[in-house]
Amino acid sequence: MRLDENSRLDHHKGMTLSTEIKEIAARKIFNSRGEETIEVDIKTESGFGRAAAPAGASKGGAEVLYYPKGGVDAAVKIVIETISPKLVGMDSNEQEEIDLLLHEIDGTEKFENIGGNTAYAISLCTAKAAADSCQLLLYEYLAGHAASELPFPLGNVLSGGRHAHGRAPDIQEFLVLPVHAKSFWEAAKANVTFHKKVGDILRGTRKAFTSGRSDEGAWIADIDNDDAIELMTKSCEEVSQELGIECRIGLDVAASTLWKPRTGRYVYSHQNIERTPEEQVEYILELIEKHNLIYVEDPFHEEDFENFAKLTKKIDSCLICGDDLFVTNAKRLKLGIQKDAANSAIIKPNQVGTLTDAWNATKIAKEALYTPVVSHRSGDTVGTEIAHLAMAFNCPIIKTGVVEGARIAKIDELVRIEDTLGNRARMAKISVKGGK
Ligand code: 2PG
Ligand code: MG
Repeated sequence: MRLDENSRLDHHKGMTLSTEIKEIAARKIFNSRGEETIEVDIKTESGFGRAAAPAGASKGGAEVLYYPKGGVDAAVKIVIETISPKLVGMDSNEQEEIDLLLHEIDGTEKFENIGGNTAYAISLCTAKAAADSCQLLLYEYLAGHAASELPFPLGNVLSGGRHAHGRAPDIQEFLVLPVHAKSFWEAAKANVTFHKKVGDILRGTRKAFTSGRSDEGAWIADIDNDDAIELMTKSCEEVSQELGIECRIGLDVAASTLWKPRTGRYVYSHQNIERTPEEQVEYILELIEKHNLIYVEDPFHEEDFENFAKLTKKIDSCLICGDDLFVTNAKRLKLGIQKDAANSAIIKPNQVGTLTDAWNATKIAKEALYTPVVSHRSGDTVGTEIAHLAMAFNCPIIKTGVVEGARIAKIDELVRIEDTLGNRARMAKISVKGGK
């Protein structure tokens, strides 16, 4: 897959490295939530790749189906019996062809027959095997020498909604973004400091707080949305001052999980409040203005392109991001762009199945000046692929938590990349397409 003119094989002109696929293995492993997931290994003549699929808890309705009937076991069997014989002998450097073949073998829009997570593991594994065969890191292989811009980490600090159980805020994620950090290390450090500060404040002010954390390593506390945002704002001011780095706040409302189609209301059960879609527009707008929010993901349910557009039209310094709305799907993204529904899009390769599909969605987003945000899943693995995709796709933001093993794996990989880039490393530029 050639992302730009400087692509990877050019680095090794003259070297005899072979990217031909020799052997494929598949197995079941566990993700960070203890759920079973698929892992694939690919051996080429000159290298080796391994990739395992993540999983969401608050999935978009239009995402691919993760596994075929029979679950992960059936998926492993399909890789070994059906897919492997077709892939062995192919060139792992032919990413588009391999991704197309996965679509052909499956034959459905949502990967119902082989499973979207099966496609993900093979697709990412192919790229990793090819990169290794060329003795390149994944991002270097995909984007070449030109890729030197590090993404800003958008970190989850407080969890609620479907990512928490028991009494917790109705909004799913309260996020921090250190917008003026000069390096990735500085940005990651700001997020860690922020996360710790919020934990300390909760411990000092709420007797019932047990220091419990969600799958994504964010705090879970018995606090309502409004108090949670106040707490985030206070921490933001303190950390920005202490470190001299401006931090701003974001939210993932994950509003599909609050939406009750029967009554046409968003139900905030923690506060016993119901909002009509019109009231939801006003509420979100108020939060953006009062707290100078930089980022709001899924403020409306996943089919409500119209209210997304109404909100986007009224703002000019906040990213309005579609996750469940777009599900990294080119068709849905194009529809959203036509309707001016947002100015940012989540890129989660396992929502759509293949690397090629994820890159296509990213290109469409960029052409429309929508800020692409590469993202983890709540059930993830220690794989670092999305760190490399953020670099290779030149996405200015990566959403991957602040602490917890599967999140830190990606953060630390970007720390390593920044270190090895030396003085070529730069932070990407976050720009917001205004709607006003
Ligand atoms: C989200 C994600 C990641 P999940 O909604 O953005 O934070 O959650 O992986 O559960 O869909
Ligand atoms: Mg989301």
